[in-house]
Amino acid sequence: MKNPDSTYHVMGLTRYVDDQDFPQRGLHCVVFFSPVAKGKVRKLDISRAAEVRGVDFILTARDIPGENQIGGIIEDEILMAEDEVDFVGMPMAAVYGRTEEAAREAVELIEVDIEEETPILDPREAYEKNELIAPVRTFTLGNTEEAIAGAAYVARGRAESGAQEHFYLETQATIATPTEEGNIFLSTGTQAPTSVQRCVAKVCGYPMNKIEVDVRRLGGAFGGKEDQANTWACFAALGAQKSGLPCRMVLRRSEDMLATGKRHPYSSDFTLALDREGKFLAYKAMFYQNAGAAADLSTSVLERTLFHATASYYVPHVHATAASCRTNITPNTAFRGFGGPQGMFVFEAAIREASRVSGISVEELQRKNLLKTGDLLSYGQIAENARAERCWDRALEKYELPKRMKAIDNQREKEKTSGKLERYGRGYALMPVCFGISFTTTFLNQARAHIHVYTDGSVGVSTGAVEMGQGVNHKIREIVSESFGIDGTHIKLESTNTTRVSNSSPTAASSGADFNGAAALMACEMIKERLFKYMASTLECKAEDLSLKDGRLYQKESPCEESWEDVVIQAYRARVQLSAEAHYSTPDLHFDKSTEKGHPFAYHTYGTAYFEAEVDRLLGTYRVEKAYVVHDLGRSINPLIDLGQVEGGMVQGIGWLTMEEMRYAESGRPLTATAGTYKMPDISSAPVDMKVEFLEDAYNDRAVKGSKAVGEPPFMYGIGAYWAIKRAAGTDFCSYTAPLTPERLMGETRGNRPD
Ligand code: LUZ
Ligand code: MOS
Repeated sequence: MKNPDSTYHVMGLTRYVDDQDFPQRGLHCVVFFSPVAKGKVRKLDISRAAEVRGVDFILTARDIPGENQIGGIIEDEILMAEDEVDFVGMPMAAVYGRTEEAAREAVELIEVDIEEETPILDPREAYEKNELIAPVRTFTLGNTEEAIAGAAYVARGRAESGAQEHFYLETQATIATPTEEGNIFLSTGTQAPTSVQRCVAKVCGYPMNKIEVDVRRLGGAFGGKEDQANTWACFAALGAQKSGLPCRMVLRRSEDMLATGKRHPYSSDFTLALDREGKFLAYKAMFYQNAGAAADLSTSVLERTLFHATASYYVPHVHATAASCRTNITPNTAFRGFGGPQGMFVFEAAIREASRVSGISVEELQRKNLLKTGDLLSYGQIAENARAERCWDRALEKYELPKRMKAIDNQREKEKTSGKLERYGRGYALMPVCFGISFTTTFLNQARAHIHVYTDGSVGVSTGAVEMGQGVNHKIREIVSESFGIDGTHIKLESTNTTRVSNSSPTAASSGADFNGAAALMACEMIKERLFKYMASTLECKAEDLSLKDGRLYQKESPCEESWEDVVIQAYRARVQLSAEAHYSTPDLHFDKSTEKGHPFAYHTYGTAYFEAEVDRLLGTYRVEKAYVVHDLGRSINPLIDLGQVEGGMVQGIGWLTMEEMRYAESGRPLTATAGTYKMPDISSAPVDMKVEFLEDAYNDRAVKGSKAVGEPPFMYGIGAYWAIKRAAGTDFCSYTAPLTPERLMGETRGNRPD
């Protein structure tokens, strides 16, 4: 079934927040950001700005009617600065003008005097100074020290990974409209409508029921709107609350890049011990997470790093510690993979180091230690139905990898013996992925769906899922279509609205379709049960014998006279309830933070990717030529959507580890917070030759209709591209630092360059 959204996207008819008609009398909000990373505020003077024609009012921290507090997990983040600033880009004042131009003119006239202090930018320095967001966490299994002491080989090292800008095409945006009795309606670009509702209510000093949040769709999010849409929604709501007028808050690209959080950079130490045959014995790691100036989701991100510290491998003895370190950059936030990629990158670096010290090939180490069904993970969960080896072996067979790898090895061997480096080098790498599916915060694993069947047989579906281009609405449409046996054109996916589906979890953790699809299916079943009960009474047959297919009622295998529409209208006239609300919560999840053990994930998603890259050893430039994937999607609900997710996630992962680099001046000012200075992967940097096979015969009994979550796992394939490039450059056993920009690669190949 074709996703109708695509047509509207291509025609430019899809409407995002700022495409709505905005009334002329409405106000436009522009925020004044701290130009200083750390310091005491001596003066904040808005008097000249307030005189600008067309400016209605300016709000500062003092004017907030509710609490100046937007921290979701830990209450450590204020909406607007009070006596101190903690990062460049921290909001200090909000100007509300009749036009955006007037508000921007006024922002330029705001004067501040800040007593500058030396900012902390490095997470290790923050750790030394005990600037921690929360107490450190440690996952342990077995006895690591003993295992290291008895090991044949021990690999030690350090790995660094960088920040990543989400670069969703639609920047952060909210339009707030006052309705009756001081209530506020918000049209927001958020992955978490309930989180916006809660946060806005707190800042406005309202109960939650006065705030209605509506989300039609987002122009991308990638985690950047899981928590950080809240800030901008608050500014719009405060303006509407004060003025009684509609208020528009839409960030410019440069504001968005300056003031919103990124993927967390990590600096990590590792020790990997192995026996003579290359079996992993023990892994020790210390992760320093650069959280930025406030918690945001950092503690959850940190936790997922620990859950993925040993990547796709079985390690019997583990000691992994992680510290969320407070620094003076923008509070970092959720980003596809959510700390998992950072943890897995370090383990892959440890494998390279282990290969260097043991002389055993990387691929042999990887294959030998892949997770198997029954293996115990450091957090107490046992790998069930592990498909790591199946995906790996199938990739080798399907893409004839042994032959390919051999050819590249031979070239390298030739160079070694002749002592003559070619200008262009080729390299390969395999990257297995194993990613846990569920929110690690157990209570978030719930969702609701509300379905109306109208008297003409058309259907409206509301869930807590937010459509952000990932196709969740269409997957739910397919589920409903199959359940009712009707064509998808009869089914409308409504906006995500807090008054229709309340207390929803963010659409995140790759779980949007899993949870909301399951709830939608349950609601369909409830309606069907009522329809069948009624029709059985009129047809004088058994309800169990009735089914719906091809727009018609069936009794056993034979079609009845009644179409879907007939059934619906007859049931309505018999006063049968044609709407249903269903609630889904993932069964059997638990986790005990005091022991760091439990069963946090419903299941794991597996896969393997193979990459080939070519490096120009003279210039340091490279191309990722081939990406061949075998990915376990369970039984895909919509293969085309899932293919898009796998390819898109993989390219985004390659971008993180290769070209995307966020730099800061010593003052803490970001140097790359514009589209012109931050290098994004585009279509020309995607692998030229990309092939994706979905693992066959892979039904998953832990998610709706046998499917598996798809959003995040493929992101981590990008780690393989990094190693393929390094192997091509001949620097695969040194300097485990990402991103691998051409400049960095040039540096790494010094002394290893063709004449
Ligand atoms: N968000 C969250 C997430 O709050 N908890 C999670 O475990 C998670 N995982 C991935 C992405 N977002
Ligand atoms: Mo996310 S990183 O699943 O918002």
